[in-house]
Amino acid sequence: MTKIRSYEPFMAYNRDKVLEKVEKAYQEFQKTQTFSFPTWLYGSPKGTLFKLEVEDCPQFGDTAYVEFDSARTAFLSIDMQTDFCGKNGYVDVMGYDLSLTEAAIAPIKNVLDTVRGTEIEIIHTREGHKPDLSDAPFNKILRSKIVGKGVGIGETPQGGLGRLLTRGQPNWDIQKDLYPIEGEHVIDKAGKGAFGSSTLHMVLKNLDVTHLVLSGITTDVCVHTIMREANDFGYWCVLLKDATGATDYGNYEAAIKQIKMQGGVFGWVSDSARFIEAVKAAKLK
Ligand code: C5J
Repeated sequence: MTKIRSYEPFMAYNRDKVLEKVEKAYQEFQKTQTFSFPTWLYGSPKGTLFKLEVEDCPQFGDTAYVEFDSARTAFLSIDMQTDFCGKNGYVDVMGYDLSLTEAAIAPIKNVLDTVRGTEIEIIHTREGHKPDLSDAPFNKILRSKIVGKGVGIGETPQGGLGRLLTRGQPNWDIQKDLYPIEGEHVIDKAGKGAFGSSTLHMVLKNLDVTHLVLSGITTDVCVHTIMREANDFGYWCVLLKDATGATDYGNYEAAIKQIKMQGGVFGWVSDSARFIEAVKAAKLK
């Protein structure tokens, strides 16, 4: 007679172990308001532990702290391309106010200056399609052509630098002030997210990254999509609110608020000044 194997004891053991750790971390949070780096889950710190203040957690008006292991942290600069914050790029052709997305450039530059030379990994992403558009959905191209009044993805606007959102074109590349330097990772993605349409997840796994600090544009589209995906995979995500921008200020504010709901439904929110202060205080270089 075939013996049916039961997985329940195995599941119960792991569930009980996790719930025990949750209870311990919960008690600790009551005393310290800190989400400590979980060594039971990831192992001993490989770098230096440092704490970042996050706002409106667990409730609006409250302050909490997230603890990072510097050697398991990545700073993400998402889609800081001319197409999203420069003249005659994709966002400009759609008629949006460029000052809203440009606003993220200076805070990101400040963070890069602070993080470069530490063990915190730096990852840049770029949204864009192959020149033959074989990786672009028909509906995405069509909608972009309609909103761009005849100039969509793969086409060059009058006075533009090149074909919109097309890999290899000058407008598709990262703004010169934030351009990656040697040792930094550049991830090309065809979608708004990065976990389904790029190598980001594999790169993070290979780098042993557990905690992400997010910046870039646009807050409500690619930044939010990547933050949601990463959060679902168990990464600990913090968005630096001044180091991001949307094409609409109301959407920016709503996107920030959405993260803070439910005690941090997609992670946490802080800002570049607090992150820079935390990194400097930890003396990582
Ligand atoms: C958009 C992005 N907004 N990088 N892309 O289409 O957020």
